[in-house]
Amino acid sequence: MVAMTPQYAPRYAVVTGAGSGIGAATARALAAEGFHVFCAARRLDRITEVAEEIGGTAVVCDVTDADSVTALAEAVGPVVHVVVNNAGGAFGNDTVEEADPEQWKQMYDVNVVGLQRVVTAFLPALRASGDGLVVTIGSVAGRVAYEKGGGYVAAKHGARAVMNTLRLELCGEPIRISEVAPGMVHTPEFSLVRMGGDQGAADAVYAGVDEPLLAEDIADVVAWIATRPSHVNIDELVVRPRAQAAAHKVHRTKS
Ligand code: 8X3
Repeated sequence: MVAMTPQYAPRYAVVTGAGSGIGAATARALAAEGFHVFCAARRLDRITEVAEEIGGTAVVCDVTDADSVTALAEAVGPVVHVVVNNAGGAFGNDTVEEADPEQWKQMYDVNVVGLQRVVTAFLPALRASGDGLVVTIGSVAGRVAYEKGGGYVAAKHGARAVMNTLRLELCGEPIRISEVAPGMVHTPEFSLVRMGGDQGAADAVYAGVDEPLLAEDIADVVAWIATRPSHVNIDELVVRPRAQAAAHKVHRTKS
């Protein structure tokens, strides 16, 4: 069922990176709350599957391409209530000394500049809703540095800074700005991409951790934020598995 305001108008949500992981789970969670969800990502087959499952709409979009983001906003239409900036990722697992600057540029583009493209494209529709919400999936890497994460740590600190700036700039407008910062979430792709396709290295990230977070845990948090009363802005929310007290403090039962 499409979520209704007291005037029984449908409520629309957009999720970037909706083809898998946290994005796909968030699309499902928002649909379960009654939103019509536009599932945006680069891979048409993935978003088509998710959109068909939840009765949403699939729109191919690459947040590193301004024209692609503009086309997404046009496809969504003049009103949107919730925009979830989930597209992002970590590329590489190297010290600052050994890192590839091209990977750092890619991370900055997708994790930081992508936010600006999406926000710029959707602000008119968010304003038109009269009750807009932007949720960005940040990271604990946006709070604390760790070795071999320099480019990603910098990008996620940047994403947090952009959201904090936007909240200041939009104060007085009917738009809320939230950041959800997950710790260790076990999704099929995040660590695999970071490790350049090395499945063994990706699996080692979660080795011995009984219960890392699942994509659904983060989706649940986003849906909770999106269903708070309009005057309640959840500025930022750090979510970790119980086994991870800090980036460097992970309880492993086996190695
Ligand atoms: C992902 C969490 O710990 O790999 O954003 O930085 S972490």
